[in-house]
Amino acid sequence: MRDVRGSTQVTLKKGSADPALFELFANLPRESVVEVEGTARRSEKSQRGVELHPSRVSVIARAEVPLPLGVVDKVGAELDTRLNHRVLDLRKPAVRAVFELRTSVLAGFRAAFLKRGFYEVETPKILRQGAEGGATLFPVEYFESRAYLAQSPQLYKQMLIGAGFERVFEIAPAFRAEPSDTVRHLTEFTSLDAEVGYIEGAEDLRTLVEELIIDTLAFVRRDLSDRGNPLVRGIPEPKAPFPRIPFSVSEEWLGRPGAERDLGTEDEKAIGERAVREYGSPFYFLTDFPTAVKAHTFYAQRQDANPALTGYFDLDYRGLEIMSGGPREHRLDRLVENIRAAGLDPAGFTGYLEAFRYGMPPHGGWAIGIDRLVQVLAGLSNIREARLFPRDRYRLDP
Ligand code: AMO
Repeated sequence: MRDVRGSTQVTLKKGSADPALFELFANLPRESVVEVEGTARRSEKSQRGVELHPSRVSVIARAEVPLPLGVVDKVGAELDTRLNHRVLDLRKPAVRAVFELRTSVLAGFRAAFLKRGFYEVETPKILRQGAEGGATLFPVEYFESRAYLAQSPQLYKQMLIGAGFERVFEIAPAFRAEPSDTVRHLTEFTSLDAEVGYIEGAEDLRTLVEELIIDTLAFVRRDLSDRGNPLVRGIPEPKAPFPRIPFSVSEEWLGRPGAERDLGTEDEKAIGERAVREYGSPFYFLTDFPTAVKAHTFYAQRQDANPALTGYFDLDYRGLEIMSGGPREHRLDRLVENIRAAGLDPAGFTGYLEAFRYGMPPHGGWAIGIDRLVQVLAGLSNIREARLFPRDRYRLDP
């Protein structure tokens, strides 16, 4: 018999047990919901040291036979089969442990942000325009007009800095019409966004990211250890400062110095191997992304001293990008120029741009992909396993 806290053996012996009760158990389909009353007895053989000898049993909900997915089977099923029957899959203690970890990660971040005076905010998910490039927008029929699902809260978190909030964070779904079928992309993911006013530069942001991650992982380690969750063993204990690797150096490592090309999955993996080998830290920043690579990221500030570079940076974990962010362009004229340079019409961004017209302090921020972080912390080979009911190009059910 299993519940959310674990399982207990229920023992009936043929001959000595009530024949009706024995019959009921013998014909009870696996995974049915039952209530059992009886006497707990010490038992060396049972996993928990006790077993239950039943005196009364009621079947609350009988499970259909056969099960489309075994819950206690030793042999693992294909991920697709597991996701098709996700409710049964989630009954497996090892699968549920991932979501206990996820709960803990979110609670840890929330506590770390609140401790530092951040407001928790919720911004619209139905938008008139995107912020992260047109290719991954999901259109929505919105009465007489067309709207899009939010790819990120980017424009709104910046507007809240214009509203004087100074420090905001949001944990919310983000939607991307991501056509590629990979183990690191979803079409719906949870983005942990933050925005901070009055920064002096990218380093202020990196220091905060480090502190928040270190605090959160310490929280997760304590919490999972208290809950007896075996995934605690995989939670790293990183030390600040995380290595900072300029983008230009990573391109030298890749054997294409000065190429200024965006990083693909294989590039990220190769950089990860080298970074972990050289610095011994699973987390590392890739810094100073070239403007050419961030051309569509119109809100990313170009460095005044060298406009060919932005202050943008990624945080990677062993070859997987976990986070992206940097200082924003807060000067209206340059922001409008960047929007035009990205091939967009500033007229589509009136509400956003208004926030820059009446006093916008220097600011910056970042977004952490929660599903990717849970994926690496739980040691999952596919990001889909880090979400309860994942969405990808081919999956809208269940
Ligand atoms: P970016 O587009 O890099 O930045 O996204 C931030 C982080 O979100 C995660 N992520 C994804 N996770 C799963 N599936 C996807 N399709 C997916 N796309 C992104 C990654 C990534 O590092 N507005 C900026 C952030 C900012 O500058 O504040 C942004 O959205 O972990």
